[in-house]
Amino acid sequence: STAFVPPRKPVSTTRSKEQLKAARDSAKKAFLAAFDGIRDELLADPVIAVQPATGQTWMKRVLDYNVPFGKLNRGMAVADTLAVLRGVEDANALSKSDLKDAHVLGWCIELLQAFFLVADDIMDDSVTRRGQPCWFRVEDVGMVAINDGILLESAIYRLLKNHFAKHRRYADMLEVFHEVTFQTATGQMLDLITAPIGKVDLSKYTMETYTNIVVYKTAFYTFYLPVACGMLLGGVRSTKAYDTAKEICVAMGEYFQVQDDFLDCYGAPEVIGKIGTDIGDNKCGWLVCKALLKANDAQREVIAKNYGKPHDSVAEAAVKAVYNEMDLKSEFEAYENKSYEMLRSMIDTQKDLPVGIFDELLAKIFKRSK
Ligand code: DMA
Ligand code: MG
Ligand code: MG
Ligand code: MG
Repeated sequence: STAFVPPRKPVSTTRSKEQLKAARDSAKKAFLAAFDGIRDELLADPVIAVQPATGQTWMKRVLDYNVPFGKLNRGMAVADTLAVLRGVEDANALSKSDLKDAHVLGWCIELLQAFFLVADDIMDDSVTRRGQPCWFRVEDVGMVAINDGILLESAIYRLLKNHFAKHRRYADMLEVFHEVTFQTATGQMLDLITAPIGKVDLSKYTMETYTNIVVYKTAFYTFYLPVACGMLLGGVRSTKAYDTAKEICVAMGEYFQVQDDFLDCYGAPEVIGKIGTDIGDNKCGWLVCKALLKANDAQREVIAKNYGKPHDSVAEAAVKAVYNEMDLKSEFEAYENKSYEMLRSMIDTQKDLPVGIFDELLAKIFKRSK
């Protein structure tokens, strides 16, 4: 394995906030515009194209409802990573063929995310996602959603085959998608078995258990997968570079899921696009772990009595009142600043990859409100 060779042309850091935002918006627009082609390609798949119109229409609905409405941070990170590796200013400046490849892999990641979210919302008994009803809650969908999730996941491998069967890193692409899927499903298993409905056991809610769950269920697919895809397209071969990327991405993913848990309780549903369910779902979330570290006997009692009661807004409010009493908002703010500092130093001290890869990821999530 060879060491990473930094791009010859350093990436400009002289752009204003407005210029950066305009560049980001235009990259997002281009990524979103590529979705139509991706969807049409999947509908033209030999397996789908021979099905009766009802089947083709259903597949189109599954894709259109579940894939293109997120923040698209994961999908766009592939092109962002590749741009840094190519030494160009941003994703907009990539060559046509690089951009096409990055968009395909980006949509593969968004398909993976769609698959996990369709399943996650069934398992978490959620109500809304991305500002619309969860797919399984749509009138004529119900448990057909389970199979739709499987279709979404399978679609990844149709795209990879169509576009990269002859690419020298095809096997590595397949492997990283398979490995990350396995890791994420393992994290979801831990998340679910730690939160049995109707069996509240507060002794299980430790930060160690929590960290392990979130690294597996979130960090690998949210951060490592897009960066690794960009690196595969960019021709990075050094195993050390992938290990370094993994280390930073895992830390970033942990921070990202703590934010998700905070927003589950304190985020505005119209901003985050979903209604929080963690307290009712008995989840081993960051807030309850933190609360149990600080709770006095009375507070612990309130949590024990009211945690893990699904669809019980009175019980949920009682737990939230304890969180407020303990000022967990301030605890979270402190955690957020500390995480930022730690990630900054991890990014700046490694020598295996250009810092620009991680700068953009961190900038997008620091103090996020959705
Ligand atoms: C997110 O866990 C993990 C995956 C793999 C979807 P979560 O249930 O906290 O996500 P959300 O808050 O989006 O339902
Ligand atoms: Mg969920
Ligand atoms: Mg979940
Ligand atoms: Mg959540």
